[in-house]
Amino acid sequence: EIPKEQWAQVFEKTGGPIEYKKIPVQKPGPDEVLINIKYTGVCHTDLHALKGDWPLETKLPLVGGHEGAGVVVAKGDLVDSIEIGDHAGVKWLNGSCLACDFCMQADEPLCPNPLLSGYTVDGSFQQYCIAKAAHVAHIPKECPLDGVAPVLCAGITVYKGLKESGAKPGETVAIVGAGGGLGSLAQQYAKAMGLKVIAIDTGDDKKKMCEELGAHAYIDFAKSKDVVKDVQNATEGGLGPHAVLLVAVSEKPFQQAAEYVRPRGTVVAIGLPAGAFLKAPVFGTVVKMITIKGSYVGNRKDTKEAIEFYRRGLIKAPYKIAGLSELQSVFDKMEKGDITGRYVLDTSK
Ligand code: 8ID
Ligand code: ZN
Ligand code: ZN
Repeated sequence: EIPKEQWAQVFEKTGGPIEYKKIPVQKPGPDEVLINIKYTGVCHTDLHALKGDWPLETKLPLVGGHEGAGVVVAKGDLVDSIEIGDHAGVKWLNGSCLACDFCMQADEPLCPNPLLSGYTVDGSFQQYCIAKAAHVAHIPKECPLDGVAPVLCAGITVYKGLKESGAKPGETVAIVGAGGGLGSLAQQYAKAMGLKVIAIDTGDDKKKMCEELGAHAYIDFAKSKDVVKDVQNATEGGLGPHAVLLVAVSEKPFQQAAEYVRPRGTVVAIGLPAGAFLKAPVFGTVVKMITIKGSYVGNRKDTKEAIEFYRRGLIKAPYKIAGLSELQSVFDKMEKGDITGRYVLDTSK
């Protein structure tokens, strides 16, 4: 039985406040499903959306969230790719046109007319969420919905970023922001792909987690006197890492990575600090033949593959559970950089 009302976290204006309140449950359109969200991860993107950090406006009022895992409870007449009772996930790309050049090439994150969960359409910080059936993540029943939730954005994104980096088994990747949500999953995907990890972040909590996740080295950027030298010294022959995954939410590391990446190496920008710019010396970029690129979530196939790594037991990143009603306090911790790993919200609390 689908209720008429549900609990949700809503903000009426950019900057907040967010309000935990009851709102109506929507009905899915012909090409949509309604998912009873059981658990949802909290991504730093949700905080950017609340703060209005980016040169892209959100809908208002907005229900944020885009790592929602739950059960399909209703579907539109045109939907035959998923059944009521199936487990499904709401990810950042809620829908796309499926007809543009990018969609045709399965580059749907680049679609000029995307629907973004928890940004341009309501997302997973509610008990019942609408999503386009074509884009919904299919979650095998054996995957626990709390554990798989962070895979739906953080997992897909870092998995795609690692593929975009071109790093091969046995090579070394530096993960900048390793102690956060994306960083903790990136370490697990990197390890599963046979890569050596240099974890960069700050604090002893994050150090401990990175060591437990199997990082080859941990560099505390706040304590280090020379991050560039320390990263290079942690690699064979001091040549630097083959790839750098930037998942931090501050500009400085985006200005440093080109200096320590190995010749022929690749720097992948993923984190989205407000108003930040990438910087690299032209001389070093040329004579080291380095590649600098961006990577943005993943397509439907990346989604399926990232979930399959999780299903196989290869992705065990730590997360803490809180109630949906506690979202504000999770944002407060995130703002201070106090979250090691990910927070996952239980929508029943
Ligand atoms: O598709 C995409 N490109 C995509 C997808 C999902 C998320 C991009 N993102 C973006 C988010 O919008 C956000 O800007 O990735 C960024 C990271 O998201 P997150 O992992 O959810 O954030 P977090 O859990 O707060 O982790 C950030 C970590 O960065 C560390 C912090 O200590 C924290 O652990 N950090 C910072 I801030 N400055 C650092 C520095 N100078 C740093 N780590 C190393 N060096
Ligand atoms: Zn996200
Ligand atoms: Zn399109």
